[in-house]
Amino acid sequence: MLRCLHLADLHLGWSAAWLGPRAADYARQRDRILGSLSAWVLAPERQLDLVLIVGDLFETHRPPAALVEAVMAELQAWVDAGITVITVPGNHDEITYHDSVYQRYGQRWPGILITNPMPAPPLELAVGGEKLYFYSLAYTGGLTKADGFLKPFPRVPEPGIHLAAFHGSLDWQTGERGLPLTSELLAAAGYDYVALGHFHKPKRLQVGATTLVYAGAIASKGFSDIGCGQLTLVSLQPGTVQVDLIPWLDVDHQVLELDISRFADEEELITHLMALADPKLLLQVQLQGAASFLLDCQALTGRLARHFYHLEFVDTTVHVAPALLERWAQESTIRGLFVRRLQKVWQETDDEWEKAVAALALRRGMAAFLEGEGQHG
Ligand SMILES: [Mn+2]
Repeated sequence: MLRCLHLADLHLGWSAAWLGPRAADYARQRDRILGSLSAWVLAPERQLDLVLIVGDLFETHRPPAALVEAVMAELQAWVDAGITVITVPGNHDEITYHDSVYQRYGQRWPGILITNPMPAPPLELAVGGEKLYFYSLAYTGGLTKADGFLKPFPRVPEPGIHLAAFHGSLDWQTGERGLPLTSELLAAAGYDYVALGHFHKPKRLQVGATTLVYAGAIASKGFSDIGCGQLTLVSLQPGTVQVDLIPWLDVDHQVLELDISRFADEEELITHLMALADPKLLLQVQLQGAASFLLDCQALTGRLARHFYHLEFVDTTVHVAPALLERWAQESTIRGLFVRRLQKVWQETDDEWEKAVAALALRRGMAAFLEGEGQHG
């Protein structure tokens, strides 16, 4: 049995410029991910044979020298412990350029560095007591010809484990620079497991006897690219693939959609957000709906920010001013009728819950009318 840690899209060296003075501190922490993985990788009970890095190890093709040295030292420690380490360049850390990290450090790169730009006969390796055939390529601008979709090198007839690794877009032709792949052709090539990188959301697909997996990005790259925080551990025997997903890292970015209609005033909203306070959390609150109070996001940020690593608001709320309500109530229009009806419900009921529902319906309805006006005006 061969036990493989499938990594991809770590994007080391990525920096969140919007964090301002704390960006450097955040990047330093984020770049420690390989170091923090070491104890897990090297634990004897893990019996790990292979670490596969399927592209975008670095955010750019020219990461800072200190970062490269730290990463190489970490990988070297794994190699020294008897683990086979294979690195496939990606599109962020593209090998193409003469000053690419893989061109400059290639001679010293720990373990195996994939450099062939086109599909080639597999590497033959003995790993974990198994015969391993490894198929891959390094996307190289100008040299890699996918011609629509990549035609992968077919599995050789020898018995053993047939493992492939590609950094590219599966079943999606972008038209951009990069490596377009299809699950159909990869399965037809006859591989047991295809380790994929490029898409940051984890994904698993079974096509015939072939298992195709995007490990996903462990760490976040902002609010629109939130990390999965999990490790992909693959156990392989000829003809058998087992994939285990292991929770590894607390996901530090979070997007919260919050309908503001449910809060009577700012204090209620603050109480709600304080319940999420966490000095390690980067939180984006997307406020929606209709506010019955005047919302001041800057003041809110000022009061709450110190309870989070980072806090920001995206405000798409509509403010319903009491004067507007009174004006609409006088109109002989659909919205006037709507306002009068709900006001009547609110006035005539003694039930607190019914009152609250009527008030909420009124605010949401007015927000919908106001948004409708916004779209047409
Ligand atoms: Mn990536």
